[in-house]
Amino acid sequence: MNNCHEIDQRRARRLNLRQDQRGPVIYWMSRDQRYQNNWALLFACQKSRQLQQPLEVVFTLAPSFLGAPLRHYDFMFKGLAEVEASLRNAGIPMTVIFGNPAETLPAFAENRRAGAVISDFSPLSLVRHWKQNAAAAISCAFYEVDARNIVPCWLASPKQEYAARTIRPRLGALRKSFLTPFPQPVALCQPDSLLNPPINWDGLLEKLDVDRSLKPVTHLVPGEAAAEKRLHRFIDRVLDRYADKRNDPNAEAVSGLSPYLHFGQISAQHAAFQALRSMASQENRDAFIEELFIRRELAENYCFYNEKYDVFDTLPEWAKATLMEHASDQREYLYTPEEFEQAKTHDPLWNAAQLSLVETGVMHGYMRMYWAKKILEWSASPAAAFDIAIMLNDRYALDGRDPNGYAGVAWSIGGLHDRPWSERPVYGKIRYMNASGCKRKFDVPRYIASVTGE
Ligand code: FO1
Repeated sequence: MNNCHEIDQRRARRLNLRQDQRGPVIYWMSRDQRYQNNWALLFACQKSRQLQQPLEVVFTLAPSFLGAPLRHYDFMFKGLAEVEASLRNAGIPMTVIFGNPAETLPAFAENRRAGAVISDFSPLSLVRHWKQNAAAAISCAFYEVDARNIVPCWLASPKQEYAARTIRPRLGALRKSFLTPFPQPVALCQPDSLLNPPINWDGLLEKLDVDRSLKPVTHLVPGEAAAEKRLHRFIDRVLDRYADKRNDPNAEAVSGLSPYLHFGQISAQHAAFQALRSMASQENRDAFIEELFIRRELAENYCFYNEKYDVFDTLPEWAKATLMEHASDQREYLYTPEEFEQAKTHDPLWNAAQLSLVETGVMHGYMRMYWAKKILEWSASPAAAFDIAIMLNDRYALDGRDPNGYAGVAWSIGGLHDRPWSERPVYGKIRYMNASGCKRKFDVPRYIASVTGE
C-alpha cells in the first residue's frame, strides 16, 4: 500500500479547540490495541510526519476497569506486549501510565510538551467521561479517531437507530468510501526510542489489584498474530458454511473473533475486507458482513446515542410497558443471581451455556440469546434480569464491557432493535425462545456434552 495515503479526515474529530503545537505526537491507545490496520495509530503517524515530530504511544492503566478480573488483564497484556514489540521495530516508543486517564493523560502530555494528542474511539460512558475531562486539561490539540468502526460512528447516523433495517441503508451508502485497505504505519523515525527498556507486563500483572479467582484462559492465544491466524483459518475453512450453520453451536461455524475484536487486537474493517475478497459464496460473505459490520456498528450506535445503555430504564417504551405488565406473572422457576452464576438451574442446556462462559470466557452467539432470555424468564423482575445478564456477561465474557454485550442483552431481554411479538406470560411481547426451538436447530445433548465433558 501507498504509505503517503491521506487518511479520510471524516474518521477523526477534535475533542478540544486547541491547535497543534511544536512538540511530540502522542497516541493514547485504549480500545484499539493493535499495530496493524489501526486508523488512530495511522492518523498519529500522519500527524508525526506533518509536524515533523516524533510519535509516542501511551497506554493508561486504569485502577479498576469496570471490575475486570485477571482473565481479561492477562488477555489484554499479552496482546499489548506484542503491540509494544511491533512499535519498537518501527522506532515508536510505548509507555504505560497508571491512574485515572482524565488526570494522568494531561499530566503526561504536559510533561512531554506534546504537540498533539490522539485517542481512539469508544462510545462507552466511562471512557467518554475520561476524554471530556482530559480535553479541558490538555493544552494542545486533542483528537479522536474512530479506528473501531468501518463507518465512523458519528457519521453513520446522527441519532439512535431503531433497528438493523434502519441503519443498514445508511451504512450501505457509506460503505464504499470507507471499506478500504490500510496503509502501513510510518512515523517520523526516532532512533532513541530503541533504547527504551521493555515494559515488564508480567510484573504489571502481578501488581494489579484485580479479582484473581478468574484465571487466564488457556484455549485462546491472545494478540494480533493469533487473531490474524484465526481470521484466515475462518475464511479458508469455515466461511463457506457460515450462513447455514452459524446458529448451530456444535458446527464450529463461527469466527471466534469476538474477544480479539473487543480488545482491538483485530480490525473489523480488515476482517471484512479479507472476507469479501475470499472465494466464499455471496450468501456466506453477506451473512458474515451482516454480523461483523451491520450488527456490530448498530450496537456502537446504540451506546453512542444512549448514555444509559446498561440500565433497564433505557429500553424502548413498548418493551418496558409490556414487561412491566407481566412483572407479577407467576415464574415457573425463580433463581437468585448466585444460582445463575453457579449454573444451578433445572435446565442442563442453560447450565451448559453458563458453564462455557465461566470456564472459557466465550459463549456461542446463538446460545447467548437463549441464555439471556431464560434469565428474563426465571428472575424476580425484568429489571433484575437485565442487571444479572449484564453482570455475568461483563464478569465472565472475554468480550464483556463492550457495546455488543450491552446491545445483545438489551435485545434479548428488552426488545431493543426488535419489534413486539405475540404476547405470553412473563415475556409479554418480547420475542420468545425455548429449548424446543434449540432442539429443532441443533443436537442439544451433544452441545451439553461438549461443555460438561460427559
Ligand atoms: N483500556 C484502557 O485504556 N485501560 C485499561 O486499563 C483497560 C482495562 C480493560 C480491562 C478489561 C477490558 O475488557 C477492557 C479494558 N480496556 C482498557 C480496554 C477497553 O477495550 C476499552 O477501553 C473499553 O472497552 C471501551 O470501549
